[in-house]
Amino acid sequence: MTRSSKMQEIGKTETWLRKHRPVYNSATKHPFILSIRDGTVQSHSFKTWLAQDYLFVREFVPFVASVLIKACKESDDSDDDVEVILGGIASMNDDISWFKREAKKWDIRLSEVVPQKANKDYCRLLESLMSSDVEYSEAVTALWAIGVVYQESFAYCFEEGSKSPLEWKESCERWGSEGFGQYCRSLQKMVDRRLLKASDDELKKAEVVFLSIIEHEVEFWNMCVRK
Ligand code: HMH
Repeated sequence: MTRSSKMQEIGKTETWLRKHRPVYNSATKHPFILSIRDGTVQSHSFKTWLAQDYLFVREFVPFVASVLIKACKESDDSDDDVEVILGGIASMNDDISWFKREAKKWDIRLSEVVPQKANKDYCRLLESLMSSDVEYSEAVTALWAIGVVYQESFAYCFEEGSKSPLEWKESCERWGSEGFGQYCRSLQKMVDRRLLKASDDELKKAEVVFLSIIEHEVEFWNMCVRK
């Protein structure tokens, strides 16, 4: 008995992180992230990121709301899940205000920003995940993946010894913060709990969506580097 019960202690998410480490690191340690960390990042990259991420977050809100609805409909012990997701939605309100304030400082007119291809593709993925055909296990996996990639990327920029420029510090602090890290860990536990009772088909779909999110995050960073 001991062997299989021990193996249960490692959640699915941890298994994926180990199995797909190189792919995962290609997002969290992307050249764009490394350039923020060592202070060589170009200001046009910051502006592109700021403008495009504002659009992304606006599209992200209805997606997170759709995950909340799915959590509410889960019959068993999903009260905690609902609270965690609701907390996430509340903090996105601050994110949007922050983007607006920051855009003013940089003379970016957010109403005129046009989404670039990588952003559009990512938002299309979010939209497809909002469908009621998508099960909660898959949707909450996507929510966790979207958060944790950002959290780890920005936490890395901000680590001791980083030469991250001042204008980046604030954004690094937003997503690299201990609070956001805690939120991501709560999401991770929720995902692992769900996946314990998932069918093989659900597990497969969850792993596929995890990988797909990482690929879209890499493309998002690529977009920020390009002129
Ligand atoms: C592209 N991924 C992207 N933007 C974000 N703001 C997050 C994740 C985290 O909310």
